[in-house]
Amino acid sequence: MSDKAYYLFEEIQTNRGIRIDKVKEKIKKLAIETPSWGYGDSGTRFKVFQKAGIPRNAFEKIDDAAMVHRLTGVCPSVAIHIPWDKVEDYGQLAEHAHHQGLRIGAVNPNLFQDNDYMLGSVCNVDPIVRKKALAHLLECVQVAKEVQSDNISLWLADGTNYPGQANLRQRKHWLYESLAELYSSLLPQMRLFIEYKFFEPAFYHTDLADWGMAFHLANQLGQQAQVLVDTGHHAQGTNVEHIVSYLLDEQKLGGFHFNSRKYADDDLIVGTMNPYELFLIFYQILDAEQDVDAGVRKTAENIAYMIDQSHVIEPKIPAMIRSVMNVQTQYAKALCIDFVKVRQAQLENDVLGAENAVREAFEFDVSPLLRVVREEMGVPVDPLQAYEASGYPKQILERGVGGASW
Ligand code: LRH
Ligand code: MN
Ligand code: MN
Repeated sequence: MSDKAYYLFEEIQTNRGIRIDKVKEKIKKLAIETPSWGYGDSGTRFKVFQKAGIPRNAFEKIDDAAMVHRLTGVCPSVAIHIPWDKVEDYGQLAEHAHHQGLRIGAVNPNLFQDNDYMLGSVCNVDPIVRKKALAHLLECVQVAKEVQSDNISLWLADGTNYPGQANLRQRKHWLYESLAELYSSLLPQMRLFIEYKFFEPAFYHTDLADWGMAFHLANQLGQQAQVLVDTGHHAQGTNVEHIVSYLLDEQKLGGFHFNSRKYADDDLIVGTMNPYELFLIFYQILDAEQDVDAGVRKTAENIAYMIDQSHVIEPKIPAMIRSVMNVQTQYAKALCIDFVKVRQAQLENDVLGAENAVREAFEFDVSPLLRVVREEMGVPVDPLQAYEASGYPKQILERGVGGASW
């Protein structure tokens, strides 16, 4: 039954000039990093719900991430957040990950959960606080070296709540000064991802409010600094895929934090609210992979795809598996775009033809393709069902209630 659906799919795509072997190869290679904090208890500002079976420490978070990788085959790394994942011996943590077939990915400094940072971290008017924040950033580079990660992923919560509360230009200078020090401590192969967000926790101004500020800062710092696009960090109606294409063309797109949003930074399961946006992001990336400029192609090929979700009401591991599958679905659809047709329509100023050439790929059901890809990868054809049948959901109940929260 499923084979029949697949062969029909293959025939349709082949007739459209899509190379199915290439499509499969690309899907198998799309690595998606999961976040350690997505496995812990989390909540809204109203309540953090405690669930049974939540990992009690960084090691157990890695165990859960490894389970997601075993079932999907495409999540070989896990991002960590310091100090949420602080351990005595980071070498041991990396070793634990390796034993589970994983590696540690992006190291995320945390400059927002310390009382000293109430009025800002690297942008604080108090030089002692700024120094402490910088020391933490440098500590995270050290952690990255110990776990053999090449990525530092920085989000800054700094901002103000009221007009006049602080000198905005002065804070801009302090921000640059600290990040320049951080940058100079990077090993040559390391990348610094700079994330932006237009509000929250501050409500009047955010020191790194949008992609333009992150882009400018990354340019000031140098080649190893790139922008990170968290899909939930934009105002309503923002054309995120346009930002993606702009940054790709400037060779400054470093990575993504995938999640879904309806209103603000909701951190919902990616692909649940606006799957078309995710598809259009991949459309821009695949288009850039065919650019005449080798630098643009290289940028597109080196994007770090990461999930950044905080599951409040959902069981964490299935929610993560669902996210990974949703990303694969939109990626697979984007791989079905007939780029020759799109470009021809663009050249002819055929508005409807061009729009149709992009949208028709979105409308294909790629589930038969993904089932076959999973089969070929030797992972369960239905990772969610396999998780339920695995015994793992029961096994983790031994951890009890009151695990790690972000
Ligand atoms: C901020 C953010 C950032 C943090 C993560 C927990 O909203 O997106 O990436 O590190 O959430
Ligand atoms: Mn994020
Ligand atoms: Mn966020």
